[in-house]
Amino acid sequence: MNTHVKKWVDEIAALTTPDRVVWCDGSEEERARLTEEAVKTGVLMPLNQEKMPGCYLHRSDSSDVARTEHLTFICSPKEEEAGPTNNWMSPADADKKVLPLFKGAMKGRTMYVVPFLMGPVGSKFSKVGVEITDSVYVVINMRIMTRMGQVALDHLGSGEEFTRCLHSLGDLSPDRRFICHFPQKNEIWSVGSGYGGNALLGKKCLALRIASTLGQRQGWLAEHMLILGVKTPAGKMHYVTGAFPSACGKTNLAMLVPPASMPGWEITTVGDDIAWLHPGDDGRLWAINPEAGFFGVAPGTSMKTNPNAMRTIRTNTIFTNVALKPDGTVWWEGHDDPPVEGMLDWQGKPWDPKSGDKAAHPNSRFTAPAAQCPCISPEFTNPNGVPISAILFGARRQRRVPLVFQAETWQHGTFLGATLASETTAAATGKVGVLRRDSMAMQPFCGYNMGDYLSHWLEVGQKLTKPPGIFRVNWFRTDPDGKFIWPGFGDNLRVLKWVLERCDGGGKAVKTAIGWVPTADAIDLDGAAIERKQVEELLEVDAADWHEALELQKEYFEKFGSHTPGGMWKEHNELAKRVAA
Ligand code: OXD
Ligand code: MN
Repeated sequence: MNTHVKKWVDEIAALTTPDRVVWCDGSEEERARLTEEAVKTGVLMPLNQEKMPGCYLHRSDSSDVARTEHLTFICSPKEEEAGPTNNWMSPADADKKVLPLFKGAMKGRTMYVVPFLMGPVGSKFSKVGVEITDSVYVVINMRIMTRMGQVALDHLGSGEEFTRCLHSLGDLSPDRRFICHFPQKNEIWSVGSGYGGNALLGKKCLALRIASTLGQRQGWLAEHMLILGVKTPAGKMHYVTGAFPSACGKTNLAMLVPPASMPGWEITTVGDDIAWLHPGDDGRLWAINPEAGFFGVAPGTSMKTNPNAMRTIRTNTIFTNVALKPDGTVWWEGHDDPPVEGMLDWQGKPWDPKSGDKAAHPNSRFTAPAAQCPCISPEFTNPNGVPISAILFGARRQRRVPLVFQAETWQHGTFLGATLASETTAAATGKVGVLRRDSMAMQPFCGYNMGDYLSHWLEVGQKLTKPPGIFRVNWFRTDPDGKFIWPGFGDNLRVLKWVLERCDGGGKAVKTAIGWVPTADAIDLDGAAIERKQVEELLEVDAADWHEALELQKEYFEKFGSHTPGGMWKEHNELAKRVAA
C-alpha cells in the first residue's frame, strides 16, 4: 500500500466519518457487486438485459443535470493566477466555506477509494488520481471512464505524485455545491453534485483543469479535443485533433463513417473529448487520450448520425436521464426509432408526446467503454500516443465563420483558437444558444490564467520543428430558415480531405484576410447532397463581417491585461490591417 495514499484516505475518513471504507480494485467481481448494490438502492435500474446486456439507467436529481460553471472555482493563492475567465476562491476561503461541507458528510454512507490512471498503461504521459467518493454511481462510471484500481496503484508505486480527488454528494443542494481546484497542491474538492462533469473527477477536473496547470509547468498541453485517425485511399495514415465546445459534435466527428461516395477512406477513433499533447523529440506533436470511455450526449445520436456510437452503447453502458420504453430499452430525441406509447420521461414520469416536453433531458448521457467502439484505433492504448498532422478548432456559429480555413503559422493558429466563440449548449446550466467566447473550447476547463495559457501555446509551438497545420471549421452555418447548410457527419470527411491535402503540401486555396480558404472546387463534392454554389457561399469571407469580430476580440484580449501575449496582439493587428485593406 502506498503510504501517501493511505495517509490521505485516513485523514478524509476522519473528516467525513463514513460507516465503512471500501478500497476499489477495478475487478469484474467488484463491478458486479457494486452494480447489484446500486440496483438494490435504486441508484441504477437494470435495462432489458436481453436486448441491452450490462446496461443500466440512472435518473439524477432534477437540479443536477449538467456542469455548473458558476459553482466551479480555481483556488490558486492569487486571483490573477486564475485569471478573469475563471471563478476564483482563495484556498483560505475554501477551507472556511467548502471544507466544512465535508465534515461528517459520509455518516451513514460508504466511502469508496478509487485509484485511477489517466492515460494508457505504461505511458510516461499518464497521471494517477485517487478519488474518494460516497457515490456508487461515480465509482461505476469511473470504472468505465478511467483505468481504475490496482493498475493505477502499480503506476504510482511508492510515489507521492497523484491528484487527490475528494467528492461527496453532500445534500445535492445547488446552494451547497462547489467544485474547487487547487493547482498548487494537486487537489480537487467537489461537493453537492453527482453529475459527470462535476463528479467524475478524472474528467474535466483532473484531465483538463488540473492537467492544464501540470502541462504549463511541464511543457505540454491538456486540451478539450477529440483525436481521430484518417487513412487515405493511398494508405497514408494521419492523426487529427479537434477542439470543439461541449455538445458540438466531437463524439460524432471522432467516429465518422466515410460516405459511400468516398471509398477507400478509413476513420479510427483515439479519443472523443480530451487530448494530452506533448512535443516529441522528432519535432512533431504527439497526442494521447487520457480517458478509457465515452461520456457522450445521447440526444441526436442515431444510426444516421453516429452508427459507431450506437454500436458502442448496446452493451455495458450506463445511461443517465434518458427516457425509458415499456420494453426496458431507452429512447431520446433524435433516436432512430419513433417514440412509443407508455414511455417514462427522464424523471420517471409518464411522458405525453403532445406536451411539448422533452422525453430525455437535452444533456442526457451514455457512459460506455471506448474498447467497445467498432472503430477504436489500435493506437488507443499506445503509451507513446499518435503524431498529429492537423488541429481543428470548431464552434457552433450560424453566421460569419466559413466552413473551413487554414492558419498561416502556429502563432496564427493559436490566434484562431484563442478567438473561438460558440453558441452555448445544454452541457452547462444556463441559457442555450447565446454566443460566448470559448478560447480553444477550453474557457470552462483551463485551470489558470487564459492569457498565460495562450503564451504557453506559443511556447509549445516553438518546440515543434514539424508543427501540425491549424484550421478553423464551422459545420453549423444556417440558411434563412434556420436549417444547417452543410450536411455534416460523414460528409465532414470532405473537409478533412482538404485539410490533409494542405498538410501534405497540396490542396487548392486562396489567401484571404482571415487565412487560407479552399477554392470552391477544392472540396471533393462527388456524391454529396449539397450544391457547389452552396459550398461557395459557405466559403465566402466578407471582410466587412470581421469588423465587429475585431472589436470583440480586442475587448477579450484586453481583459487579460499584461497576460495577453504580444503574439496575440500582433495577429489581431495584422488581421485588422488585412480587413481594412
Ligand atoms: C463533457 C462536456 O461532458 O464537455 O464532455 O461537458
Ligand atoms: Mn467535453
